[in-house]
Amino acid sequence: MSKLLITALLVLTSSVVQAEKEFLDHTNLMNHGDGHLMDMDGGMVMGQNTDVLPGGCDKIAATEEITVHAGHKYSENFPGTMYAFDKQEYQFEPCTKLTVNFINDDNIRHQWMMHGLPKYMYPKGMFHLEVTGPGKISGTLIFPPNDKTYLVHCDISQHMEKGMKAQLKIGKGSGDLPSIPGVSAYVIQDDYSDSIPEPAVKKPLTAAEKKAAKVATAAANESAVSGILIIGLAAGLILAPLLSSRFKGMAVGEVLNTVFELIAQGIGIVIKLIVWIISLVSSKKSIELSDK
Ligand SMILES: [Cu+2]
Repeated sequence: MSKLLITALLVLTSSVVQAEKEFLDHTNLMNHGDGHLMDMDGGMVMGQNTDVLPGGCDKIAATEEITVHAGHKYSENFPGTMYAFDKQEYQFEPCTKLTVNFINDDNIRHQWMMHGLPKYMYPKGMFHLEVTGPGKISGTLIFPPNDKTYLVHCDISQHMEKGMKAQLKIGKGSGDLPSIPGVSAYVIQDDYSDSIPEPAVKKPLTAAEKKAAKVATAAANESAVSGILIIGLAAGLILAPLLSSRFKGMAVGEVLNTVFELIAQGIGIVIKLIVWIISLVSSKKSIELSDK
């Protein structure tokens, strides 16, 4: 009996050891063209560019190489996060040729995805490295000449929201992006205080209260109708002599024509007013980027 137990235990232990994936160096990738490389083990490079100069670059200004780690353990520095890169900010000179060695330290899928690159040479404006499980993959790109801050993140569902987000500045950059762990303020700051906001509980209405509310609404509607009626009558009384003098001696067709013109003018004024209100509202700055 004890022999059986030991055997079972051994089988269980070996299967647990096997569940841990081995570190894989993704070097044997199939080239699909257009800078897209893949293998069968979850390794992927998209938007690789080793030799085409972006517009505005006379030459490759510098050749750089970095190693980036992605993993759960790097989130320990940022309370409330779950995943992170080992570095949250990068900076390079314009027209730099950069090789990124991307290492995934976790037993899940991670990416190092850059956005906002010129679409005429990077499909969808993206440069993308991806590794499933522990492993390493490398890719190369050439940066455009303008000062700009690029978003770098992991696009796996909720990984960015849970901390796997960084920024890459070319030249002086173009400001800081929000919610970069340790760099810029969170857009939605978590609240660590111990006060719990009172939930808004709505008491169900009693039958009598419902009836009273119904009567009140009906009365309000009725008074609104009579109010409009009074305003209409007053307007009619004032406008009738004015209009009658205007339409004096006109044929029926002319009267109708004038009435339609007046209506058209009125609609024109209302449309102009709406456009003016919209422009007033939309001219306000929408969202301010957070401070460093
Ligand atoms: Cu990820």
